[in-house]
Amino acid sequence: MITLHSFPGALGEPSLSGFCTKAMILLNMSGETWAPHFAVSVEVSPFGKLPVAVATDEKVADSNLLIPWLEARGADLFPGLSSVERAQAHAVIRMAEENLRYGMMYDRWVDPEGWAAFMPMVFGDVPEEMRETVAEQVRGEIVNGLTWQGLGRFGPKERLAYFEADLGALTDMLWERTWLFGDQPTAADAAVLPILSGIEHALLDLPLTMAVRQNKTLIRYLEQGREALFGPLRTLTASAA
Ligand SMILES: N[C@@H](CCC(=O)N[C@@H](CS)C(=O)NCC(=O)O)C(=O)O
Repeated sequence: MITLHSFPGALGEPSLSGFCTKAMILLNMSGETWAPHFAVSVEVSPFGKLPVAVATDEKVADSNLLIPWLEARGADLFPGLSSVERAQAHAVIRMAEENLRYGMMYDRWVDPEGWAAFMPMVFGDVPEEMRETVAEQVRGEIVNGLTWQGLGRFGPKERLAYFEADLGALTDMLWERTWLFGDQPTAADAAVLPILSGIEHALLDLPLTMAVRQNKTLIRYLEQGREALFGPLRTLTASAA
């Protein structure tokens, strides 16, 4: 039995963290017996981040490290892919997680209107007298991170151009396919779907969210992906809540 430590869900997402949702999907794909443990504390993690999968005497503290760990236990997370397609799947995961994801983070944590809407959802349980201080401290770290990374230095036009290039690549891949690599979901869908879904399930109509909402191919992918990959998580997440 594996316990997956994960941030809780909101906005229709199994977890507000796309990495936690991805780990849940990977565990379902693997056929392992597992259960979620929802918490806002990252104490269990050696790196101070979630998700963390805890098995009998092992801890896997990163959704990408979970892939080879599950594969070593017999899972096929890239069913039917050639070695070239597998390399492409790896590149797509990195694109979504190391670029497109920052668009969602920017809109949630940096954009002033986005932050005003998002903050109460994440910090609503913190006592009111310290909520602002705690929230601004975490926000400050994220703002500094995005500034260091570079995307935080752009204006809206340059930022959108960066993320639209990712959306364009995903759209082309999905043009005549059900899933990113054919007719079966793979670990690439486990990674990409929660990021696209988080962007689309936003509280405000910011430009990146609108770019997804106006893209028929991505909306079709989201509808089918939420049903096929988020759907089976509902019972598990509801019983853990
Ligand atoms: N590379 C990690 C990324 C995990 C990650 O960034 N988790 C975020 C939530 S989306 C987190 O735990 N943040 C808490 C913090 O940084 O304090 C993975 O793939 O699991």
